[in-house]
Amino acid sequence: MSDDHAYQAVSAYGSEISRLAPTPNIDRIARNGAIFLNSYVTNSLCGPSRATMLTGQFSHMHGFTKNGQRFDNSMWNWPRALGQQGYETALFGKWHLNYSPEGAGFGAWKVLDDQGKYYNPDIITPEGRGVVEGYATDLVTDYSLEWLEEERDPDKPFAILIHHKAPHRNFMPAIRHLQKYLGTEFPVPTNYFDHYDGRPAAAAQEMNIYEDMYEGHDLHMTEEVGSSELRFDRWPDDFARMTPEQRAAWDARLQANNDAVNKADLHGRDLALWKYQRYMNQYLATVSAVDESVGRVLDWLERTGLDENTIVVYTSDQGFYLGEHGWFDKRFMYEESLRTPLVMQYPGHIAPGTRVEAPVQNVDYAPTFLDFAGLPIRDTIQGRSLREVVDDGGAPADWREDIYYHYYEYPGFHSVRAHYGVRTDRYKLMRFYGDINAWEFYDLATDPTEMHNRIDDPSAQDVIAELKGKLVELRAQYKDSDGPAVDDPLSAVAKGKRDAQAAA
Ligand code: SGN
Ligand code: CA
Repeated sequence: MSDDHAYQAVSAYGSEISRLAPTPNIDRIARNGAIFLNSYVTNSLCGPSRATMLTGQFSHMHGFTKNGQRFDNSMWNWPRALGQQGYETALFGKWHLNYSPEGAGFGAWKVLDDQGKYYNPDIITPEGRGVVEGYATDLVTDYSLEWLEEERDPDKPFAILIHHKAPHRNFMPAIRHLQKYLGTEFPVPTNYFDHYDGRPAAAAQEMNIYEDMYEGHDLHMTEEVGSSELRFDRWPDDFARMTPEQRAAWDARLQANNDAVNKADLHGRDLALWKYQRYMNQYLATVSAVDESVGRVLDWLERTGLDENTIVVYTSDQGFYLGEHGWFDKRFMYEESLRTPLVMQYPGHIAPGTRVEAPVQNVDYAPTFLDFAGLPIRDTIQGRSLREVVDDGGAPADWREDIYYHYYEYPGFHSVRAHYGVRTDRYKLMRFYGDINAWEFYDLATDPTEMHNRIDDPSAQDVIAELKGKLVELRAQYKDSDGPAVDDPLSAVAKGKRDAQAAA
């Protein structure tokens, strides 16, 4: 699993961007097995998503609704369940569910502290913590291969979670990839200069590439021609922890490109377009190291013959905006961050080249692993085994048709209002609540980039009423009573006032 890897940046999904920056090793998994064409998260944020992946539950059930909360490590999770059945289990890389995975049941673990740093990260192990020199993606891969090769008991089955920090903000590539895409012109999304008409929550966000990214920290821009001093960097530690040698190598590779943009002295639209290109060429270069990591692990499995009898899954904790609506980050239920890449191979069980159309969600991972391991699927799990949809390529008749989503973290970073919603194969209905109270409705067949909120369109009211009915059902099915009820016309603020009045 990686962090914030947009499906648009996985070439197996076929986007134009990914054709310019392919991911051959992740694609190998899709070729060997299945690609899930409609893979979604339940809450597009790191911590909640990871807790969902481990427990098979929606955020309101496992209780980890927002980043910064503490995951209860004693809670049931599928790696521990496998461990109790004789599997060796290990976790390397990003955890981000609280200080350490102590008590979560892993047989071995080495994790990045909190969000993790790209260069010379703090690593927490059962023995303590310390700074380790190296590039995070490579370190996590090295730890994983060391464990696979030397540390685990070769006579036992195993489950290993390899969780990269990349391509999460602040998008720092490995030195060897830093220049890889500097000369590539990536296609600019048609809605890069979105004005958010008719979408008050989208208008209120703070995740715009040309308005909210920090020029030093995120875009790695320098002060002036000839200088390697970074522009505004709200969190200087990411660069400060590089060794002088690493920093010199970094500067040597970006200096000419930075000097050129400083010399050009761009403004307005031109600068915004340049920033899109810089964001893309850095983000996609961090993906290169992730793809190499996947390749190293696949090579190892093939060399040892274990690929024959191992389920390999690649996914991300959520999707990400690559300039759509002018954005980076995630959180919204709009397509690019609602979706998350998902590919899975298991020779003999998943036919090569399987393309799964059925809608799947990250609540489905835990039951999938239990199912393939021949263990019962406990009834706290809210998802379903993906074995059912990869079998012979078709989904059973009673497979879900619609997916449910709920995002909570507001107030919070990037100012995305809390919202819940439903997505069918064609439509999307969302409700933003809290200090705003706004419904949005999209017909994805005619408006795939979600630019026209048709909530007030008279011709859409029948469909909207049907979708509200589905939302009521989904909230009941998944036992979610957080946020205002579907038929409650009041925003939470209005509700607060009403309750205060009633109390008075
Ligand atoms: C950090 C990022 C934010 C990001 C959150 C959550 N800033 O705070 O941009 O939205 O993480 O990301 S950073 O520059 O400090 O990285 S998540 O993947 O953990 O949910
Ligand atoms: Ca993330």
